[in-house]
Formats: sequence, C-alpha cells, structure tokens
Amino acid sequence: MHSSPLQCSLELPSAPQGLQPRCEGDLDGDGQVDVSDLLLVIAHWGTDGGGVCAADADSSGGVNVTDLLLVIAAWGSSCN
Ligand SMILES: [Ca+2]
Repeated sequence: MHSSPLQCSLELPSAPQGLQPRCEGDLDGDGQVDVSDLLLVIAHWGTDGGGVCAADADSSGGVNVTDLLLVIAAWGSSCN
C-alpha cells in the first residue's frame, strides 16, 4: 500500500529538540514510558511510521514488533 516510504524526520511537537536526548521507549517525548507510547506504536503498526518518527522507535523504517518490545523493555521508566 505504501509504495513510497516516508522519510522519518518529523518529531512530535511535544518532544523538546536539542534539550535532552530522547529517552529510549519514550516515543511521545512526555518523559514517561507508559500506555501512551504503547498506543503510538499500535496506531502506526505495520506502517513506516506515517511520518511520525517516534513511532518507529528503533528507526528501522517500519513500525513492528521490535518497536513494541522496545517500549515494553523500558516500561515504567521516567526520563526526566
Ligand atoms: Ca511517553
């Protein structure tokens, strides 16, 4: 369906750029690894991230089980 993969270059507006490195597993940049990050992966499951770079947690070019596992591995972490 997606013949032209999107460049994964966009960050979510809530993610502060240049202030701190993005915490692994904190896909939406709110400082917590929680259900909102899990939902972000699910929402973009099987896609190239839909231009939302954060959903492609491992920057593999696709949102799949490795991204899900990355969120689960960091579950409950606080990044602030
Ligand atoms: Ca988060």
